[in-house]
Amino acid sequence: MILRTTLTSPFGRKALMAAHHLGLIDRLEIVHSDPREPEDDLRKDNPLGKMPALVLPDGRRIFDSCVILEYFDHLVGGGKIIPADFDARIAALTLQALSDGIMDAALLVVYEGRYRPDALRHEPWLDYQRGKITRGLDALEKTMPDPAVVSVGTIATASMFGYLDWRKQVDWRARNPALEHWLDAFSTACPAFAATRAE
Ligand SMILES: N[C@@H](CCC(=O)N[C@@H](CS)C(=O)NCC(=O)O)C(=O)O
Repeated sequence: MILRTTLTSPFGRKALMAAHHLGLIDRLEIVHSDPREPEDDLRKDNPLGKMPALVLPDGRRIFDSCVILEYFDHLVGGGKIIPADFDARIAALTLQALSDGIMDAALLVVYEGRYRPDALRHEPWLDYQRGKITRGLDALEKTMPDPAVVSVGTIATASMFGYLDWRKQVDWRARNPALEHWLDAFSTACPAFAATRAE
């Protein structure tokens, strides 16, 4: 299987972390992508031009990260990172949605600096995105998942923290210290987190 991503993409890290955790990493050829490059094969494999995208040996293309994680879970028999129990599954998927949403907002903050000329930068819009991040972090703090359970939800949450550490959209460690303890505990439970650190 070919996984198109970069090692710094937080959504790509979800796929890499899941592959490490599930023992699938040796079945992946990681091909670095550049979403800004029109000739990059990424746009052929995902018309949205977003990574990660997974190319299967039979030619199927799979995206986005949520679907790739579901596919990996299926490859190892199911029920490993997407709980079989319905309530646990809904909780894990909702946690994934929250963490992915924080990452979407965090990416938009970075893209504002990357794509928009300084003179056109719109601070209220950046605050609007940062509000999603801080509200999301506060919600996470109130309903912290078990850090010993590796699921699509906790994988996404750990990727999200890794991205905030790298790009520093908000100082989450100062703001939500309980979440810092959560990440330490998850890191112990899931060596795939450290194994996929890009920096
Ligand atoms: N919902 C998608 C989000 C993927 C995404 O936003 N990826 C970023 C990199 S981390 C990207 O490719 N951005 C390029 C673009 O938006 O054009 C997923 O879960 O895979």
